Amino acid sequence: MTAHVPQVVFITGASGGFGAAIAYRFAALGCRLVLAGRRAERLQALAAGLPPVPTHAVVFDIRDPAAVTRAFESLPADFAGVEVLVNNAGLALGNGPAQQAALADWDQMIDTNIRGLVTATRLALPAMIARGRGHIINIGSTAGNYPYPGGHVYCASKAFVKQFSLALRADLLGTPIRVTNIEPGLVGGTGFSAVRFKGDQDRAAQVYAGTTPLLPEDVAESVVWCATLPLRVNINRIELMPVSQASGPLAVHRAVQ
Ligand code: NDP
Ligand code: 8X3
Repeated sequence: MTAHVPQVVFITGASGGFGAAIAYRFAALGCRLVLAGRRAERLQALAAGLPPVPTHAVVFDIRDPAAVTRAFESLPADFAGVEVLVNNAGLALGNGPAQQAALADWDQMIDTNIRGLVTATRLALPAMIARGRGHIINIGSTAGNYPYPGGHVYCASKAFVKQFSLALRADLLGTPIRVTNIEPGLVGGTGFSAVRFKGDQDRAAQVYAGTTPLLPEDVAESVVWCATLPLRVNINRIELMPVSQASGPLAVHRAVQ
């Protein structure tokens, strides 16, 4: 069902796996797109390969609130009426035990997955409310629902995203603004694991070995479905996993008898 087609969609992390797939789906609907990321050349290549819709690239590091503010405040008139903000930019770094983790990695995850996401959201909301139309779609993770060894700050950052999404709905009650948290599990075909393992492609490939993971287009499908439902419908959360994945039992440590 495509009951509603948004006019302008702003996608953070459009230079990567999910972001690019989400851009394709919205472009196919004819939406105008704001494509954000640090890698300008990736944004240009993406825009060139999309179904022909107007696009505007904004290059910023989402950890820098001043840069994000400039990007929002300098949107050309055709793109200024952001109707859907897809807060997709994010990353995990490392998966060793917390007590051995690099504090710089923790800072980068917090600054990207939390600070960047709340900054973009805060910048987008007032104009959405003034126009009486808007949808914040956050890319959370099953990591925000099920902790796992080595997940520490990444899991916590995605738990923040879930709770922030639900709390936003509470504040926005009485407005027509929608908020959705998309919570994917194992998804292949993106840069996520290579980034997590800092370029170690073999280690990244092991994450998906012997599985049939979700694909970025599966995540894009859920995002576009939420955004195109009738305006009376708010999907609060979607958790999706590949059939190859399930949540496990709680761990129990037993001392050697
Ligand atoms: P990718 O690494 O392919 O994409 C990540 C995107 O985030 C890139 O476009 C990157 O752009 C952007 N990004 C990262 N850091 C910054 C920054 N400091 N400033 C601006 N943009 C930034 O990974 P995915 O597509 O897999 O991940 C997208 C989202 O989905 C993330 O939030 C991730 O946590 C989440 N997720 C991923 C899952 C998976 O299994 N793959 C499962 C569940 C959730 P650039 O480098 O150009 O700045
Ligand atoms: C990515 C999914 O399980 O690697 O958010 O944390 S997982």
